[in-house]
Amino acid sequence: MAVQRTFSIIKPDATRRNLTGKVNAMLEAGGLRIVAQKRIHMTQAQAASFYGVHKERPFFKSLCDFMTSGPVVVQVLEGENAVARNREIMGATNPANAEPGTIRKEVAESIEANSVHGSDSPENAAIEIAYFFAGSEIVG
Ligand code: IDP
Ligand code: MG
Repeated sequence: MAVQRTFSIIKPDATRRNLTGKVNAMLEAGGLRIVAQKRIHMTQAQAASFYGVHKERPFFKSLCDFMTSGPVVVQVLEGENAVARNREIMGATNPANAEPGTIRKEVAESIEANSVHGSDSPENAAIEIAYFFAGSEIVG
């Protein structure tokens, strides 16, 4: 399996509780390299666009409000099979269903405030990375 890149967000529930270092340590221990990272405060427009695929879902407005409720850390992660590997390290969307040792099991507060985002395909990873990072900001 080739080296791949994926897009990650440390969500506001984790930045609020000062857990960015803990999350990063879990990503790195899982074999992923953080090749770009910045702390931003998303606008409503950015959150709505980023989560546009979910705009018909009942939780969409609440999700956008949550994602803009505090700072986030947007990241590019690199490693073997990085998209799928990151999803394994993150755990299931609902922390109640996440495997022990995953970020969401160990850290997440709820199905909404679930501490991390990770791209779900290489195609979406490329789109999401380009949404937040210039090529010159990614240093592998
Ligand atoms: P994922 O983050 O595991 O890929 P998605 O289904 O893509 O999960 O949902 C995007 C985000 O929307 C989730 O990470 C979570 O923050 C939120 N979300 C998903 N399902 C629910 C729900 O049933 N209630 C509230 N928020 C949800
Ligand atoms: Mg998703």
